[in-house]
Amino acid sequence: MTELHTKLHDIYDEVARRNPGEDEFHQAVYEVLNSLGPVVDKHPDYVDRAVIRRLCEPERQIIFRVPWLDDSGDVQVNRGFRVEFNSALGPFKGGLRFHPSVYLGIIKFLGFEQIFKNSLTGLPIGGGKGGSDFDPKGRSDGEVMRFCQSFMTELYRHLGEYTDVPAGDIGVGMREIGYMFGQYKRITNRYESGVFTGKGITWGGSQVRTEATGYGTVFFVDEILRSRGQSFDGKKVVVSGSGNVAIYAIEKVSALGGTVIACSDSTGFVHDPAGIDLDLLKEIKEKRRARLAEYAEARGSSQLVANRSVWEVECDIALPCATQNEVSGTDARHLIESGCQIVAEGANMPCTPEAVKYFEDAGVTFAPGKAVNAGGVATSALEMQQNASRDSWTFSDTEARLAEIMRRIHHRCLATADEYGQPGNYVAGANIAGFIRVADAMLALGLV
Ligand code: NDP
Ligand code: 2IT
Repeated sequence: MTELHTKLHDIYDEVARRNPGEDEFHQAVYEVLNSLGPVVDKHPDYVDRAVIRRLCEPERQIIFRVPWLDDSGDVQVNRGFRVEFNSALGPFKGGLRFHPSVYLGIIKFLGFEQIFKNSLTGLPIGGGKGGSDFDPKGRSDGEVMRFCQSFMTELYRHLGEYTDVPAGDIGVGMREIGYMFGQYKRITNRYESGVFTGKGITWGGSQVRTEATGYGTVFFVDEILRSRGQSFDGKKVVVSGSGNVAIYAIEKVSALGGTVIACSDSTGFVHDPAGIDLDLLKEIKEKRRARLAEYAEARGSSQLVANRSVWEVECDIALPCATQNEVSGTDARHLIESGCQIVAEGANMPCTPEAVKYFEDAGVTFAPGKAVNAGGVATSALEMQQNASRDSWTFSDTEARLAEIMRRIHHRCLATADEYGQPGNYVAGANIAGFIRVADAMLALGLV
């Protein structure tokens, strides 16, 4: 780890001390503070008026019991979270994650990242995140519904289209949003479309929201390539994960002329040199909610590789789209040795600090999640805009807006990196540009 600016050192130590055991949160804070040295030199106000200290402390944190009945009639108890991190730019906005690994430190890291990501979109959305340690795997539809209803029976009182607007994340897709929105509507007696994003098209959802994070990720990489006079044509791409973000990243890479030769889930990866069969992957993952082994079986030509890393597969471009800290230092070395030129994070914080350092030292272009995967939440903001005006836009119009937003984010990252003397550094550009917009709003709003 590099040494922090002297004015930021104490702030980080305070975060680590006051949030014991929350390693992912510490990691996310350190990563942002590490970019802010030149900013506090230029604008001492951000430290003097405690903007950074305030940013590191969530406005509100909600933790609650979620009791529900499983199919055998047994009582199950999970823990629910919503960390409302910052509302200087708009209502708290960010997804809900259902995964057994969820604890406060994961939700805080995600909520913290979300502040800067949402700021970077240029749209009026604050930052927050929530979720539960509930594991949807192997659960029936009825069990998932009862869990979602119990979760919302507590969370509904904290939400509202002007207050806090959740969406999906790992383990939460349109099915879960439907059950939660249904329960919210029932309890409040309000058809308040703008309280959730990621809704179905027939009940207030936006075109392109399902595809937005994956498509946006690929649009961002396309901008990197264009800035060098290149394109996806003929590029070999490896994508990790095979969930929402991964599937639509694979779809858009293929549409732009690249070939995705491998993808993964938590059981292993498949290597398909001719290109992943997307229809088959969607059938298995979206419809049947099954494991990747079934893809390999159906495909015949490829095998599921377990207990090895997908990053051993040689590629030009790597898109980690599964989960935090999935790319280790060893993985980074494999990617560098195999000639990978661009690593862009479709997931939130998938690269360990060690991996990022290797990429930087080796001259591999590294683009961080808060810029690369911002297309998901940006399209959520477009969904809120349509809900507020009781309107709905076409797929092509919405996709064109998403592409334009990603172009602007890419430009803002590079322009800011230039301005702060670090040309081509997407990490510095994203952190500084995201920070300044929210920090200035906080200063304008007084001591809140
Ligand atoms: P999904 O639940 O749809 O898919 C997650 C995928 O990642 C699955 O293939 C899953 O495999 C794999 N995965 C999850 N946890 C692990 C783990 N511990 N080890 C190995 N593989 C794992 O989630 P999303 O696609 O929505 O989210 C993926 C990432 O993108 C997350 O980091 C999320 O925060 C981020 N993101 C999502 C956005 C969205 O709009 N959905 C927006 C911006 C970022 P398995 O099924 O075997 O668990
Ligand atoms: O990490 C993310 O940006 C998301 N999970 C999407 C958040 C949103 O509100 O659309």
